[in-house]
Amino acid sequence: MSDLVKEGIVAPTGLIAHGRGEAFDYLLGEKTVPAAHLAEKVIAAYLQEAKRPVITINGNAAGLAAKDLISLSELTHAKLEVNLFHRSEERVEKVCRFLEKAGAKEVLGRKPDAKLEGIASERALCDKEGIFSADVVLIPLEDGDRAEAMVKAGKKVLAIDLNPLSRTSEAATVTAVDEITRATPNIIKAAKELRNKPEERRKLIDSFDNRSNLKEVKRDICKLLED
Ligand code: PTJ
Repeated sequence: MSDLVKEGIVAPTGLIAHGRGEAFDYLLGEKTVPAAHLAEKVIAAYLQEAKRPVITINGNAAGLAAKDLISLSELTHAKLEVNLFHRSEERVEKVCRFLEKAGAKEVLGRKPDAKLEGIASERALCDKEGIFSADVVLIPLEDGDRAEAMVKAGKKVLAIDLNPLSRTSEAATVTAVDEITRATPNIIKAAKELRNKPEERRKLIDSFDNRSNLKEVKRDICKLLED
C-alpha cells in the first residue's frame, strides 16, 4: 500500500483508513464470519438482479482488489466508476489507468457530468451513465456521506466495510463486514453459483435484514473478545 501512495493511487489518508480496517479485522479473527458470508451472497444476488449495476472504485479498493473487482464487474455486467474522496483530476486519471492496466475495458469517472444530491464539494461529482442512473451500487470502503446520499437517491447500496459501526455499514441495504480481498472472491463465487437461479436470488434478497446481520457480526466480535 505505501508504494501505491507514492504512485498517487492510494491517498495518504488511505493508509489510515487501511489501519482502521485492519484493527476491525483482528476483532473478526481475520476471517469471513458467517453473517458476512450471507451478506456476500445477497450482494451477488442484488448485482445480478440489477438493471443498471455499478461498482465504485476508490484508491484503496483499486490498490487492494483491482483484478477481482474487474472480474466481478464482467460477471455481473456492472459498470466500473472511479469515484474518489480525495479528488483531483490527476488522481482520477491515475486510478483509471491503474484499472485499465489491470484489464478493465471501460472505466467511468474521468468526465463526471452529474451530481449526487446532499453532498457539498467535489465528492458529489459522478457520471450520468454510471452512479447517477444506477439502481444498485457496490461501494467498497466508502465514506458515510456518500453512502447515505446514494440511499437517499433511492439506490440499493451494497457495502464492503470492516467496521460494523460505520455510517456506511448502517446506511447500506447490505453490508459485508469483511476484508475486501476475502469479500470480493466470495461475491464472485456466489455470483457464479446463483447465475441461473433467479428464484434463489430473490429469496436471498427478500429474507435479508441488514440490521440483524450487523448485530450478528457484533455478537461474533464480543464472543471472540470474551473467549
Ligand atoms: O481514494 P479516495 O480518495 O477515494 O479515499 C479512500 C478512503 C478509504 C481514504 C476514504 O474513502 C475514507 O477515508 O474512507 P473511510 O471513511 O475511512 O471509510 C473506509 C472504511 O473502509 C472504514 O470503515 C474502514 O474500516 C473500512 N476498511 C478499510 N480497509 C478495509 C476496509 N474494509 C474492508 N476491507 C479493507 N481492506
